[in-house]
Amino acid sequence: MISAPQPTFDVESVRRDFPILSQYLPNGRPLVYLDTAATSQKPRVVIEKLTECLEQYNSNVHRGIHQLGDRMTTELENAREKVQRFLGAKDVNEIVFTSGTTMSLNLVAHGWARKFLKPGDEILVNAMEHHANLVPWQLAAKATGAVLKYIPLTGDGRLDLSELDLYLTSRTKLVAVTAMSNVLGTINPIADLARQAHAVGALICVDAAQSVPHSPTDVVASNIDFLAFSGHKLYAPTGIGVLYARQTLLENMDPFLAGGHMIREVHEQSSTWADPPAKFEAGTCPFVEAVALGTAIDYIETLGLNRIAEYEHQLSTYAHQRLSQVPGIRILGPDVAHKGAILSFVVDGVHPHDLSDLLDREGVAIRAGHHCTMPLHDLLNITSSARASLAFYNTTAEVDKLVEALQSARKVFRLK
Ligand code: 7TS
Repeated sequence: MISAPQPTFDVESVRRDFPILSQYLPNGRPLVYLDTAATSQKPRVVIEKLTECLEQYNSNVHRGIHQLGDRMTTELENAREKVQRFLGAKDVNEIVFTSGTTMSLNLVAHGWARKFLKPGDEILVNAMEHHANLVPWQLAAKATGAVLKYIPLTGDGRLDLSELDLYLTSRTKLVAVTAMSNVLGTINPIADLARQAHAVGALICVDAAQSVPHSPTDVVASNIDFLAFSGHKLYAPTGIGVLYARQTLLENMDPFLAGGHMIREVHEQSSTWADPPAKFEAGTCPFVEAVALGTAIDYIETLGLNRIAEYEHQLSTYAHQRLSQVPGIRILGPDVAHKGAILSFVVDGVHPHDLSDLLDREGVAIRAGHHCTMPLHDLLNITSSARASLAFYNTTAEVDKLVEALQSARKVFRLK
């Protein structure tokens, strides 16, 4: 029997908070947005906050000795405090604003890995990582003589931790791992991995791009050393992201980008650095977007991340049950109990790009391709997959629409 979700909040009223969700597409179809893993839609309060900043007190931060500059700086630092509370970080200075997850991970690969790794050291990764949590480590390994080791995956797309001590050894200096796979949806046991990494003297760097918008995060309780995420997946604008790192790590790391704001003193031949987080925020930071990130956090905290997670899980369970009725479909990744609300799939006899094109004609927006996870697709022996990703603003009716559109696509391809 297919279980219909029982949301503990009014989904229709939440949908009205997101102006784009009531739009009709140029072909006249209502939008069914199932691509939140690529980027989330924005609630009106976030859009209005951007306008408020730009209309009322736009001014560069940490510079102006005038009222506008003071206001903007206060708003920016309030947003940093909201991020600190949201992640459960001890100190507000552990929150570095970046342009996104990719930039945050590159910051660690440059500022920490290139400084501290030595030939023969190991970085432990795995094949489900997004390229953003893989390629920076490949480059850092090349620069330092360190090597990448891979935790194997189980047949159903989870980390195979049964022989972890073969991979996680005293040579391991960093475990780089996603909290939630952007393709398989797999949720990884971050607190356990952190404990085991620390037991051999390694640090853990968590790619939380997909997990932060969908379940509560606590960097202290999980003992996380580095954590990266993007604002645009958290109902905030593009151009803003966060790196959390423990204070002592930030103090000992080298800066990544150099220029204004990140210095203490500049002389003709050398410079000294400002304290973190300024040390890692060279130039004009995306302050308007950072303030809007704070508003996005307020918005989802009002709804409650636990309630969001609960509803998304129910909706994902419903979607898995409905989708698995489509003949010839193979849903990638583990059982719904071990994953977030992401459904990647392949349909026998149809290329994912053709599928997404046909779905798009029905107004259903999904993603197709390798989703920046080529090693994972190699491992699965496929070149691409289709992906529907859900958020708390999606409904069972939209999942039904996806299934209908898939059935119609199969007819177009004359599949039996
Ligand atoms: N890590 C994960 C797990 C991701 O899903 C993404 C983006 C990134 C890192 C990079 O984030 P960015 O904001 O720096 O680009 N993932 C996707 C996706 O799955 N489809 O489009 C972007």
